[in-house]
Amino acid sequence: MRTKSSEALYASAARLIPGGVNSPVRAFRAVGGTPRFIARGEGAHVFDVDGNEYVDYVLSWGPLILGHAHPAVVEAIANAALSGTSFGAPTGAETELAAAISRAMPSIQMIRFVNSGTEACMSAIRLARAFTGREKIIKCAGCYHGHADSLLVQAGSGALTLGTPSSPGVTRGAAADTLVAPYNDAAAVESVLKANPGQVACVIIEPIAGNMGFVRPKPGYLEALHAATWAAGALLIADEVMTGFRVAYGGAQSLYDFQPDLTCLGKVIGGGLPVGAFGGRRDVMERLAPVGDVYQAGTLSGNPLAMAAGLAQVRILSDGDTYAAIDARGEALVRGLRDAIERSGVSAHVDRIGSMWGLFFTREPVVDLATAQTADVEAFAKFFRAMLDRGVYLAPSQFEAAFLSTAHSPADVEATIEAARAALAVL
Ligand code: KE4
Repeated sequence: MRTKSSEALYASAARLIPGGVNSPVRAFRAVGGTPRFIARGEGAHVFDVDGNEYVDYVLSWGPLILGHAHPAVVEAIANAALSGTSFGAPTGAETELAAAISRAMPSIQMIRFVNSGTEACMSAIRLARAFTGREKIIKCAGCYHGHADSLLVQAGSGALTLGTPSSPGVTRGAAADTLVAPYNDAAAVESVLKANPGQVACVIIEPIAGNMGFVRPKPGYLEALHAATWAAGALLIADEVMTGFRVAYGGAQSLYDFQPDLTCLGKVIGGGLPVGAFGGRRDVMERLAPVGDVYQAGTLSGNPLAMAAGLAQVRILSDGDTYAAIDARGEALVRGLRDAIERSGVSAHVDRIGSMWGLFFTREPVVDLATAQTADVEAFAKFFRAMLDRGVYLAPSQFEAAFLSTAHSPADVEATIEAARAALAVL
């Protein structure tokens, strides 16, 4: 596969941008080889600068549930841009998207838009601390809630991939109030809550984990977590930046019996443009300035282009058949991959909820960070490179989730399964 142009662009990028990338996991450090510089995307496919075509399962790390350059999304952005790109003043589109999100997730009675998932989670935690008057927070090992200092403690995603789950530069003071429990273990969270009576402001959780690889919640986990958090007088923050409008129109909270006090969103609600949001109980959200005294702000928050792109995407998703169609595609993909793995004799596990899925090179199914870290990352790297050479673009890390879009065709799925059969054979 030709990669000369990507190599040249990578070399020049690396002189000006650390690692040649604007987000570490893009650098292929965990899988080796040259990161592909992308020229364009179209539906379920991306094309790199050397003209290579790939079936894309990264989809910009989740936002592009309708695929690349969906006509309705592109038109919405173009039309909005013709009226201006930003005003630093309220626009009706922000209220429209807020209303659509609140209808989809009734726990979100009020919402504040920001510009990334990091900002959403960071702000939600500040709000929870102010509302409860408490300082400690609980997160789960391997979950990733963006790169705010207090959350880069045993974090997942790129921090885990690069072996810096608790990053240098995060001071002891910043991390001192962050307590960590294993994912999928409500009793562990209960113990931490009991060991810190009246001190924990919130528990923040990825209801379906996607940043240590794809890890589903055990039956009853989320319900038990909600009960323990509520009993301790803490707030439950559902970080649905990845799962919101992804695993279902109403997010993970519509699939499990738990009602978060606050929810963080991003990715899908921006249609590929920079966006984040946090929202939930009215009594909590009204502590936010300018109504309340908790400060949070942003120059481009509620940006008209991001609102237009998000509205276009969310409107199409509100057609119930959309999720059924992606679900069928996902079922075919997972069935085919499981069959290929079984025939190959390789120890690997594939799992999926809706259009979010993952593949681990482990002997046992993964339930938390400890079991995720038993993965054979070398095998994953070889598999990743073999799939890339065969025109399939997976996330360049064992500790990431994969996604599907409405644009993935049966032919894309079949080609992916064929590529997997060949890739598994060379491990
Ligand atoms: P951003 O600041 O990257 O928009 O969102 C942070 C975030 C928060 N919460 C969850 C559950 C997330 O998955 C993310 C970001 N996800 C990663 C992918 N694992 C972004 C990819 C990257 O960092 O380049």
